[in-house]
Amino acid sequence: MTTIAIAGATGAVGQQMLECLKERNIQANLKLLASARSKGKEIDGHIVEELTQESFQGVDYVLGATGNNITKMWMPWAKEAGCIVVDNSSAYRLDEDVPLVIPEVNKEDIKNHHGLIANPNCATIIALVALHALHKKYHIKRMIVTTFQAVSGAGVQGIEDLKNQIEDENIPSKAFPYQIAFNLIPQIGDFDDLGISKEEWKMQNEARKMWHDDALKVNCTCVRVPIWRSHSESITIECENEVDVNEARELLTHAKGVLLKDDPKNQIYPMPKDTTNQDLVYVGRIRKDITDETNHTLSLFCCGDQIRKGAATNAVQILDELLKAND
Ligand code: 2RA
Repeated sequence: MTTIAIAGATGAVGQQMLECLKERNIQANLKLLASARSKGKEIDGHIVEELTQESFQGVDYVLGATGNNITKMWMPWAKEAGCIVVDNSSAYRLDEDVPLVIPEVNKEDIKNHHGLIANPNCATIIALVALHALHKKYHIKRMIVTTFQAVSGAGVQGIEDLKNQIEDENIPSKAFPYQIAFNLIPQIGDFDDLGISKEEWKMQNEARKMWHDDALKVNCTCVRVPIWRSHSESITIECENEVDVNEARELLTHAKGVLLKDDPKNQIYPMPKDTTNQDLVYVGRIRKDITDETNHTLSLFCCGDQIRKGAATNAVQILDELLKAND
């Protein structure tokens, strides 16, 4: 029987990966790997083992759910053991020989792997699932995006910070530069000399790679918001071809991984409360950009669960494709 390891099994994404494997009824021997301080913990009937150099012996696939530095430590061990890795960290996303994949967008790229496939950033996954059908029809040249990213994006500590501050605003944040409860923080990641954050660059860099289009331009502003799990994004797309709102709605009605929620007159639109704990990306508020007389620009709003479709589910979907290909 296949053996699958989850590296970083005790974090929010790692635990969700385990849940997704169960939901998909993926039959395998499971190895839950985490730091020494989590050794012996039980998660859903599985005992957590310490992640060491020997952990990957006999393992066929690894779902990576650790931060960049820890991932760079164990990745050579997994490769040495001959594992195929689906990695959620940003460590290898832009490496030439590493496919970056959203199954609803570029599933065909999976076959190009050399033992490692990278999971895109959560905000990129949510945006591209929402936009892919429109990109295929209208060819997006430029995107202006503002994200409203849930505290879960900063892991268990981000969730803790919000929980604590709802009780007592004076409890300082550990995962954020400022108080997050009842606040918005327009910073995710360090800023460069252009005043653009690491998180904001991911949207352009990763979308260019998955759409195979180095001419794509993305202006992104990433904001941390006091929401538990779902990321929301306000997006304006400027396209090569003329756009049509009704046609766009029709395209999104049939788009993979999308649920159209677009009837603003009846107060039907995407909200993070509705997308939490499920895998679809909700898309709505679709409208022409009235400031563009050339009729090439659309605006919309989308939401998706950052831990599920934004990370764990996407990675398990990639693993599922690998298992099917090896069947
Ligand atoms: C965040 N996208 O939301 C980053 C990492 N998950 O913090």
